[in-house]
Amino acid sequence: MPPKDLREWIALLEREGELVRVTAEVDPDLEITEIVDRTVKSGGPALLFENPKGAKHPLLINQFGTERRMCLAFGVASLDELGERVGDILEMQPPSGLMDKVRGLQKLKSIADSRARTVRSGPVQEIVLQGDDIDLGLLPVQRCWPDDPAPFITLPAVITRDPRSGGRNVGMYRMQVVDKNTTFMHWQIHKDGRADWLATDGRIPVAVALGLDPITAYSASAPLPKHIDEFMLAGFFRGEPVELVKGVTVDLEVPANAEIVLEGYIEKDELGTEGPFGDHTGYYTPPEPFPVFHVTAMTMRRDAIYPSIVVGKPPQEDAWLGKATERIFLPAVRATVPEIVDYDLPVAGAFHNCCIVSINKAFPGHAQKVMHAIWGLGMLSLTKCVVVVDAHVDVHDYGEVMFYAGANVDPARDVTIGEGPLDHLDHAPERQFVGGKLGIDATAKLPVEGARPWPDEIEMTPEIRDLVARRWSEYGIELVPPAAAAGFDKTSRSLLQLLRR
Ligand SMILES: Cc1cc2nc3c(=O)[nH]c(=O)nc-3n(C[C@H](O)[C@H](O)[C@H](O)COP(=O)(O)O)c2cc1C
Ligand SMILES: [Mn+2]
Repeated sequence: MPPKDLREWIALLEREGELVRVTAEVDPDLEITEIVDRTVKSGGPALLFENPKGAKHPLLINQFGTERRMCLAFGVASLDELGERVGDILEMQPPSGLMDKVRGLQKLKSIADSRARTVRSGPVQEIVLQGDDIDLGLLPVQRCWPDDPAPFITLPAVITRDPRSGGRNVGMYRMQVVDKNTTFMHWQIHKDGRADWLATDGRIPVAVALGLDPITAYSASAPLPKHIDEFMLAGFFRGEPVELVKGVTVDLEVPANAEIVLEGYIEKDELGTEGPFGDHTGYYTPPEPFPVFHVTAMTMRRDAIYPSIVVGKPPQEDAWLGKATERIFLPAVRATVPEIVDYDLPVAGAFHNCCIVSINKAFPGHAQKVMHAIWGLGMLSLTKCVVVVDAHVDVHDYGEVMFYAGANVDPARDVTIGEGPLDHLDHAPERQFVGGKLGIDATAKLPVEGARPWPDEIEMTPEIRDLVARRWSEYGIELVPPAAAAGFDKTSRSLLQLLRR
């Protein structure tokens, strides 16, 4: 069973040798960032800072910083297992025979049981601060980078309801601390939380959960379609529902097992100047107007633990949240574009800058069809550059992708330039939010696509390969396979290539 709250998760990390407790007094103002940056980049452990300077609560960071910890969080051996579980549901067929029916019912039950459940009380309300007692200064909120004007809450699960449908949304949006009971809410233009706010007359109630079990925390970052409750995805992967309690001052339910909850509201027409912020693009995003969040209650467990994350020039800890999303959403991508075999969003491309996709090419123009599909698919629509390769190419091996992008491409014929929406944070386009798209067709070309006969790729005969394998010891040559030696899978290998640059 995956950990049921943050404390079980910390205990698991500790048992697995994946956590270091830092007892020295450390400053959440910049110092923690530098420590974490070094730790993340060397594949180091999760860190529990027990004495953050000036705060009453400990700070947990780098809980998601390696593939192993991400797998531990979900209780799986590889992140691909997550995609397989989603694929199982998406690809359900009418059952034939009794066993098939029973298996089908089990799957349906796993969906039915994933809906969040309301309970009467939870440890998150052991302490309730209201009015003058509310003080965000109790928390070790980090100022992450030198030009950040204030501390930012970086790992929240922000809960709202769509005023039209009543449907819940949970999203991870950074919150700049303004004073002891006010923050900004960084709802970007393409996000569901912002849509709920825009659809509201007057004020929208908002609750912010901090310090969750790792799956529920992850779910806040998952790019689900607007009408799907992220807590349901969390329940599905946890194998049991997320338990919620009623807020003390807001008409919203909040996770019963959270460490901390901030309840409050946001007015429709109250904006403040948020930023700059050292962002996951690797640059500071400039100041921009964003809504203002007023805290009406701060509820906590006794000795609550505050969770944080640092984003910045990749790779950072969020790389693995992104990789989990990539694997979890592959079956959904394939459900609409079945010719897609696999895809990879390079960490160095900050996820929205580049998508490498492999396809079973079946007709002329197929690569272009898939580029346009990606540019029309959920948050993938913000992708700036799409590289399409044939099915046999390993999209996670950037050397291999580069080989085909070089060898198979005639730029005069195989490059597609388009236009469309770009990420809110992208500083490159002339106008914010819209700009160019680049598609590179690195598949083998058909004659009707304007190609001369395509040459064969070089390969040794199986006979000689077998012969050499048999005789290897006779030659007296000792070779260490570069990455296999360390037991890394492909995703980590790509990351490793990045780290070695
Ligand atoms: C560490 C981290 C920080 C993030 N910060 C923001 C942010 O400040 N604003 C934002 O709009 N999205 C941010 N995101 C991305 C959103 O969480 C993500 O797009 C999510 O799908 C939003 O939920 P929604 O689709 O329900 O709006 C962040 C993601 C991570 C992993
Ligand atoms: Mn959503």
